[in-house]
Amino acid sequence: MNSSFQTIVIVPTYNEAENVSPLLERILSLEENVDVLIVDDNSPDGTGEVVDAIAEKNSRVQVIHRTAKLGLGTAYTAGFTHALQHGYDRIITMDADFSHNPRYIPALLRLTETCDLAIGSRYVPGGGVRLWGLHRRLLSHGANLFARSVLGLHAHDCTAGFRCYRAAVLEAVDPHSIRADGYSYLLEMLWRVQKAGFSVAETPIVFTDRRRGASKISQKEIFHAAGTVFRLAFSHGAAPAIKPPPRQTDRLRPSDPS
Ligand SMILES: Nc1nc2c(ncn2[C@@H]2O[C@H](COP(=O)(O)OP(=O)(O)O)[C@@H](O)[C@H]2O)c(=O)[nH]1
Ligand SMILES: [Mg+2]
Repeated sequence: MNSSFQTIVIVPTYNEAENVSPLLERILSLEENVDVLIVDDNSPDGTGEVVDAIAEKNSRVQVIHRTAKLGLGTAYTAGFTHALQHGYDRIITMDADFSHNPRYIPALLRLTETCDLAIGSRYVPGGGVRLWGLHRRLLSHGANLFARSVLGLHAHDCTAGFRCYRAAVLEAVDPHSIRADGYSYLLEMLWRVQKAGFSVAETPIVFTDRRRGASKISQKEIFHAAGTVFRLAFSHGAAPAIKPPPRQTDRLRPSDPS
């Protein structure tokens, strides 16, 4: 499939020098003509310089350099702001460490032809997790069960970072208003998207733990997510009640004759 969407893939990075170059190669070799935006937090291992060298030769690669490790949540927000300013129709987020395999990008894009937010999900039939220990599996399952039951989220993988948003979703749900960071950011965004009445669907992915580099997300973040769930649960619909724009306003749908 080679869709007519203008698509950008946002990849936040911190110390991913070993991963970023092969990842960009894989994404850019997809049949889908997607651009890539790396949001790097001044990684001490030189990730930013590696990306600069690639971006110099390839206009499909863009980079935002931030001055310090400012967190995953604000990295997404910076990426979303850039994507909207540059008129992209589809905005994909993924990790740099190959836990999110670029081969799922076409399925995510396809799914947004019929929904507003597509999630690459570990917890629907056909999905799964490889190379994670029991502890991390249990924490992730527990966090999802908890978020689903307390917040009434319909998705099975609420903390998944592999997503594809229609631009209209991010125009309506202002990413700057999201208070949480890390996994909690993803939870809060999903909650706001669902509350605003947008449709969410999942496509299975097999998530593999990173083979190179180290995880930056501490397990304490998973517990921090529990605090976010309570904050949202007791906010009694504090998320702005935004009416999603009608589907036909979506730009460049593949069926559009224009
Ligand atoms: N820009 C930026 N990226 C980050 C930060 N923390 C993590 N990341 C990136 O976010 C993605 C997920 O982080 P990772 O450490 O793999 O988390 P894990 O898979 O949950 O262990 C990776 O691409 C990281 O490089 C941060 O503070 N700033
Ligand atoms: Mg990872």
